[in-house]
Amino acid sequence: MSVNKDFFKERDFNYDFQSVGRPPVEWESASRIPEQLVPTHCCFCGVQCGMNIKVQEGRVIGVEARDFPHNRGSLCPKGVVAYQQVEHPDRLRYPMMRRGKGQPLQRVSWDEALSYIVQRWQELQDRYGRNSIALYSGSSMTNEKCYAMGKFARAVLGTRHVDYNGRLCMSSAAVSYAQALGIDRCPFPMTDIPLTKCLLVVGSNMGECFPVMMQWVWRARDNGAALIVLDPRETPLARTADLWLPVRPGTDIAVLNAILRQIIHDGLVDEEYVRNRTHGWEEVKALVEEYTPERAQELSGVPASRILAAARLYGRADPSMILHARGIEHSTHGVNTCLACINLALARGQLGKPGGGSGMITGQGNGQGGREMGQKANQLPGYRHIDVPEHRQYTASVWGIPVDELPWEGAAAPEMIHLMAKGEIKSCMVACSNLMVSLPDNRVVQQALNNLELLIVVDFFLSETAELADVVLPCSVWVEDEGTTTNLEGRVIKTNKAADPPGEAKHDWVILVELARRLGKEQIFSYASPLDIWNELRLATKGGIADYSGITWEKIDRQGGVFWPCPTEDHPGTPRLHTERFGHPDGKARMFPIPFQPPVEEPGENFPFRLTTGRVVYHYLSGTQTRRIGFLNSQAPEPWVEIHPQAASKLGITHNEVVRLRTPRGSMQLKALLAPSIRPDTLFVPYHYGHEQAINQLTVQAVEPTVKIPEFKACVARIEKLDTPEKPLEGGYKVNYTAKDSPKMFPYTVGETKPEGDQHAKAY
Ligand SMILES: Nc1nc2c(c(=O)[nH]1)N[C@H]1C(S)=C(S)[C@@H](COP(=O)(O)OP(=O)(O)OC[C@H]3O[C@@H](n4cnc5c(=O)[nH]c(N)nc54)[C@H](O)[C@@H]3O)O[C@H]1N2
Ligand SMILES: Nc1nc2c(c(=O)[nH]1)N[C@H]1C(S)=C(S)[C@@H](COP(=O)(O)OP(=O)(O)OC[C@H]3O[C@@H](n4cnc5c(=O)[nH]c(N)nc54)[C@H](O)[C@@H]3O)O[C@H]1N2
Ligand code: SF4
Ligand SMILES: [Mo]
Repeated sequence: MSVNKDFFKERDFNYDFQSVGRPPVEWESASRIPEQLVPTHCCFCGVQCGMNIKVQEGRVIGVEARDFPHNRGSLCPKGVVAYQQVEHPDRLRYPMMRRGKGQPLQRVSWDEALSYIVQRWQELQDRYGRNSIALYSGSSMTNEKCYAMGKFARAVLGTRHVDYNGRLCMSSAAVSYAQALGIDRCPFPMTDIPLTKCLLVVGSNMGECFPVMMQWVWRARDNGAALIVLDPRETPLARTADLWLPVRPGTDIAVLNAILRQIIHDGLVDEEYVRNRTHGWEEVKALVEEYTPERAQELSGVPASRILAAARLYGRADPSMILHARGIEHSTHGVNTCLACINLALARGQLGKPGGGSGMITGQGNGQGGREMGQKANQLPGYRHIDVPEHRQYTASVWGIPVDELPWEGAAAPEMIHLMAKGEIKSCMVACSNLMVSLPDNRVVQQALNNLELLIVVDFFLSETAELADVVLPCSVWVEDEGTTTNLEGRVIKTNKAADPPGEAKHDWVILVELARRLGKEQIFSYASPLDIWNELRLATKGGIADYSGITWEKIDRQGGVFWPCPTEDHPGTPRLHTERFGHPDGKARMFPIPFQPPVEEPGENFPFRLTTGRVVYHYLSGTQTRRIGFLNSQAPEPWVEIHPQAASKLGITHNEVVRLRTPRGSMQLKALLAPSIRPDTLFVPYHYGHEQAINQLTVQAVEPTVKIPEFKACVARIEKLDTPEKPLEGGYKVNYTAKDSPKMFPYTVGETKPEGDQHAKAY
């Protein structure tokens, strides 16, 4: 690797903390020529771009893009400044504890912090049972850490309650692929995109959320591919599309069914494929007949003419590809909407074909690996199921515990909130999530967290959740770690260590190892390095759907990543799935008839808008990382509400005016951004901000009844000028489901804890 040293000499490596009100950092005047380039991957989104970290005298001083097969030397605005977290003055450097509720957090030694945790955990478990402790984990961690989290909860603590933030992200997509195709993974690599003749993007702001993936879309366009975008907002991607379908939030099923109906009427179904490779077609065919373009227009707000045009563009192209993301997955019928996408791709005979198919765009850096490593409430490593006897037996044998000590399925992340509020969960350890910002209806979340006897947060910054903790444990950032992640393609890649954690901060896995030792479980939980954990997780996933057993770190380096499943060391990995057979035992895909379902809340007189929430290019998730980086924060220092100029003018609202946004949960103030690119009946707010700027103060807590993913993309709202008096509003909108009809959909307030060992419907 060659470095232009003169270039680096002249560069001013100003970390720009001043612009976010941080104390200035003094830099020595010495030249900042990197001594070493450490190859790794970006810590943010699921693309996981390859990058080289520049290191000088053990300190991280910069970054450059790396030419890796899927990013080909590109990075987005977040990737190029991600390294500025490393020496950030806000980094947590030592453990902190409160000497009683209401007391401030104070520095303590590791010994004091860990002894206290262990003593309290033992007391709580003695008094209230082993399930009184929960572990809430995340997918920004390496596979090794995610694996350690799941095993620590179940084998060391013996609690059934372990779940992770992927529950809020795309658990609906995961389950739909498992149900329909037998494998929860995007079925093709990004490099397949340029092979397609038509790309249908459903509910993804790809240009802002996966910027580096766009190069593959541009290549497809250069090759003549059509582009159709289904989104309530004319996103940067939609602006370049042949066809934008401006859907009313939460109503995509109507459009997808109508497209399929038209494909049938135009004789474009791949009958042979459907006959040989799928089950369930006749039911699907009969159901979609009701969805004429006119009816779909009524339900979704998309003009019938555009639905027809989409059906013809998509239906005549071969190969054709669907990519979908949170726009349809963050929904009380998210599983079904994904299944409706898969139906389309199956009817056109596309899955398994180069340039064809349907796939989810996984969001978090290790969103794919994080859901395979056994930190999900119902899963064991390698996608084994916690309620299948042989799966339990295998995992217990790898972990060295008797199978009857392996807990059964626990609560999903939003359900944990209910159990905390109810007092069933007494202590929660949060590692790698900022749930005070990311869970819906977060005032209830705060009450639940305050109800805990012991809240522990492991983070490298004092997140909004860490601010509430009784104990805060400092951990490493990604360039201080070694391990693997699995990107949105299912490609397992390697991250490498460029620096040591600052102060007394420790790696997450080291913290778990030390806790396990104090809990007397070193026999089953002692590792000397991430490689130790990796070798165990390879064995733990062996024979599972997500089989990593044939992947070695050396092979990852040699091949530019390895796609799972990879069952043996001489196996090259599997970039494209379903070429001959699907993942079900009979090799066939399942199609499911998907009737239209509306979102839980339906606008009415008091709340005439639909509010949808999501992202902007400059911030990442709950924003604790990106709000601390000067350049990113200066681009988007506060949230805003996007409103169509027509709707704004009816309300007398002008651009940049501070307005009051209200939903049935409460209200907040923020600036109005007049945007002709959004549907006039829809509002959009980015969710990357905390405290009184958090939109999750106002979102609805309803979840998909089986997988518990929240309805982040649709609730009712009202927007007011500040000079109108704020009066409490009762009703004035419709509720399509009631808590009584569907207790499984309102996790914070209703719902019984499932008895342990109670088996659930297999698919989730
Ligand atoms: N810059 C940035 N990039 C990120 C992230 C980030 O925080 N910031 N996070 C990463 C993660 S974890 C994730 S999950 C992904 C998310 O990636 P995306 O899913 O692409 O992002 P979102 O902004 O959540 O929502 C996508 C789009 O859905 C649209 N939408 C809203 N409601 C509906 C609907 O009912 N139907 C349809 N069809 N569309 C709808 C919104 O207008 C928005 O354009 O991004 C990843 N990349
Ligand atoms: N309204 C609304 N809400 C949403 C969404 C939406 O679109 N709208 N999107 C949802 C989605 S898709 C997602 S993925 C969630 C994500 O929401 P969260 O789970 O809150 O995700 P992050 O903000 O990434 O929180 C991760 C925290 O862990 C820390 N961290 C990062 N790496 C590590 C590590 O290796 N170890 C440890 N211990 N800590 C680490 C970070 O500093 C940060 O504080 O938000 C969801 N919430
Ligand atoms: S596209 Fe994603 S992985 Fe690549 S640099 Fe940007 S945030 Fe990082
Ligand atoms: Mo996500």
